Amino acid sequence: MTKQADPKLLVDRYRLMWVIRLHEEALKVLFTQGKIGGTTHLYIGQEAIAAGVIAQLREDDYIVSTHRGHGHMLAKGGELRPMLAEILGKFTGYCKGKGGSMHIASLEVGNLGANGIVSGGLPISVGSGLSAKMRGTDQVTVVSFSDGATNEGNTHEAMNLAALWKLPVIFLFENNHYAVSTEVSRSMAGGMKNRAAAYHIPIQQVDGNDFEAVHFAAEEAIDYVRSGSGPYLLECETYRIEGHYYGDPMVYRSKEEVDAWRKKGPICRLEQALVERGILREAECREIEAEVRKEVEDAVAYAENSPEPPIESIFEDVFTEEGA
Ligand SMILES: Cc1ncc(C[n+]2csc(CCOP(=O)(O)OP(=O)(O)O)c2C)c(N)n1
Ligand SMILES: [Mg+2]
Repeated sequence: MTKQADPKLLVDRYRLMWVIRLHEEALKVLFTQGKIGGTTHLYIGQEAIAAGVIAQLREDDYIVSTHRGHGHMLAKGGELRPMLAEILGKFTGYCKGKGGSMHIASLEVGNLGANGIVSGGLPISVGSGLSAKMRGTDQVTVVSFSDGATNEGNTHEAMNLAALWKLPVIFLFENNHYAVSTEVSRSMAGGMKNRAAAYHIPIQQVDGNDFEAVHFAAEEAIDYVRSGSGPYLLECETYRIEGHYYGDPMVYRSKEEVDAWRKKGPICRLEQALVERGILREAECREIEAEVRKEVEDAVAYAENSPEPPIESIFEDVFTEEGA
């Protein structure tokens, strides 16, 4: 029999995946209403990765996120109210409305920042790993990136240094098959296994839509890295169900392709396992979904009713104190 996770943990993470999914669904509505400045990149379809890897970290571990990072933040312990407030540019948001969707950061949550620069997070994770090593802690840093980042110089420099200095960093490759309109087979030579071998970094490649597969692979990765053995590469294969940004006309791929992946989605798969194992009944799954929907609605109302940042706050939190 294949290894199975604890039923309580499965229900908890199933719920978390709904939090991530319904948060993103709420953003679609807010975006269509013109309430979100700039653009927004949705994490729909990739929930098992945040729930399987990031939710397993300790409170004092770190993540470094991407432009598609809402799910990472929610899995690390971010709360819906300040998340949505931040995305709406409100003063009650995680960055007092100055970060928005693509630049959410919170030291309390352990999120060193989402990043609008493709591959921009990887060098930051090396700095974070080096800091943990120099301070003698056993904190782990997880940095997420997708296929578009695999061929950037930053990525290679970061992997090289992390391997050379045996830094406690998990490189989390969320292979969602697309970088804007380019399918990964048209952009990446060699595959990640070969690249990991080149840097002598151990790698596991798992089905990123299978929550338990991700969870157990992450457990191994976290143990390895926390014990001081050096970095680890975790490749999770998944699919970007939505467009690159919300509103992307998606002319570069077929509806059949998207529909086929939708059927392999992580939430319906975990739900099926929960029902088959008698952990939850279908009606209980719908109750969880409805409960989370209410929580998201409450957070949307909170965000919408929150104040805009006052004009006087424009120069606050921009510079550190001299000498700090
Ligand atoms: C260095 C850099 N190059 C290009 C861009 C423009 N850009 C933003 S997102 C993106 C695609 C990223 O694809 P991927 O890394 O696969 O992430 P995903 O959108 O799949 O999460 C590009 C090219 C950028 N932000 N930064
Ligand atoms: Mg991608």
